[in-house]
Amino acid sequence: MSLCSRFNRCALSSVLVLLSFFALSATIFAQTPDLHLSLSDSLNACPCETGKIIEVNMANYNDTVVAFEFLLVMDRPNVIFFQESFDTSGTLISGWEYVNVEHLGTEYNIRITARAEDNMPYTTPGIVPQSGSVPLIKIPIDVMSIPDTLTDRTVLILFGGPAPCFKNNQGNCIGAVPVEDYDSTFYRCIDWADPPENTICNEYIQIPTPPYDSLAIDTTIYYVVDTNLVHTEDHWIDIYPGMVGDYNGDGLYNLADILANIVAVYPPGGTPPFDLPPMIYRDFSCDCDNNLNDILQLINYIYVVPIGQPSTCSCIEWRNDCEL
Ligand SMILES: [Ca+2]
Ligand SMILES: [Ca+2]
Ligand SMILES: [Ca+2]
Repeated sequence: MSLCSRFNRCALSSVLVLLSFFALSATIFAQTPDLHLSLSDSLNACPCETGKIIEVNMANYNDTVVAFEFLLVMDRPNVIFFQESFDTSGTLISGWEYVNVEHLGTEYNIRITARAEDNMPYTTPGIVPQSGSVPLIKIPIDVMSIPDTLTDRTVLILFGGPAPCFKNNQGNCIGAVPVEDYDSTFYRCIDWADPPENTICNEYIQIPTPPYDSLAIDTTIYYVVDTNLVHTEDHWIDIYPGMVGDYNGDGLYNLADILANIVAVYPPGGTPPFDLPPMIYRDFSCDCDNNLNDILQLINYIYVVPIGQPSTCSCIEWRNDCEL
């Protein structure tokens, strides 16, 4: 075996050893959270839609949850707002004795508070460790009458404020870790003893800042939720256009929509050269499909008056017919 060949084999062995080490390190050091919070996947809504449900999901991997409090906030106003309401049917907290949802300052923020027990007898169970396949709670939102000319149609909903507190059977917030806080108090001597005892102070007064003759340090321990142990996952909500079949979302039906839809239905080479917009932007005929019919009806509507009649449905009708 040549030196080169032996060298390559040796180098390969070293790489494998290193890779094994990193894989082992990742196994050892990757921190598994105690709690994970998220919102419904791929949310979208229509202008003026009311009561759209956001599901909050929670996975508690180690502890039973008997109470919680957390905030949901939006990153922008005037598109969506939270109802001061909730639905616990079919959720992890169905049957809990206290649940409250309230606006916090504005209708774009809410505080959600719940506890399994609120009165005797104390028999309502908490949420035993589970991986989040059932929603924790359902929160309704309303969408304002936003115009199609609004180009940025997404709203971020996130877990806001301090880290959420989900209490276990011991009454502690899951994932809370102790933090020490030091508070210094300064004293100055106003009456030293006479020599030779003049290192002894007969009377001290407390002063706000140094210089000082004596110092006392108080240690206070408080608990904060460690975000390595409690993970939160934010989500976007997309607001559809009010005009179904408005391919480019500019609030108009015109030649641009027809041409784009032709490329979408009959892509050159068989594959669309770009990511297609959601079906609602392409489905002018409101039959939950995108095909020649949409192109012909759009042409009729724009150019063959009076044969062409608008066949579009409302955004909410389309969503109800085609998404549920
Ligand atoms: Ca009870
Ligand atoms: Ca258009
Ligand atoms: Ca269609």
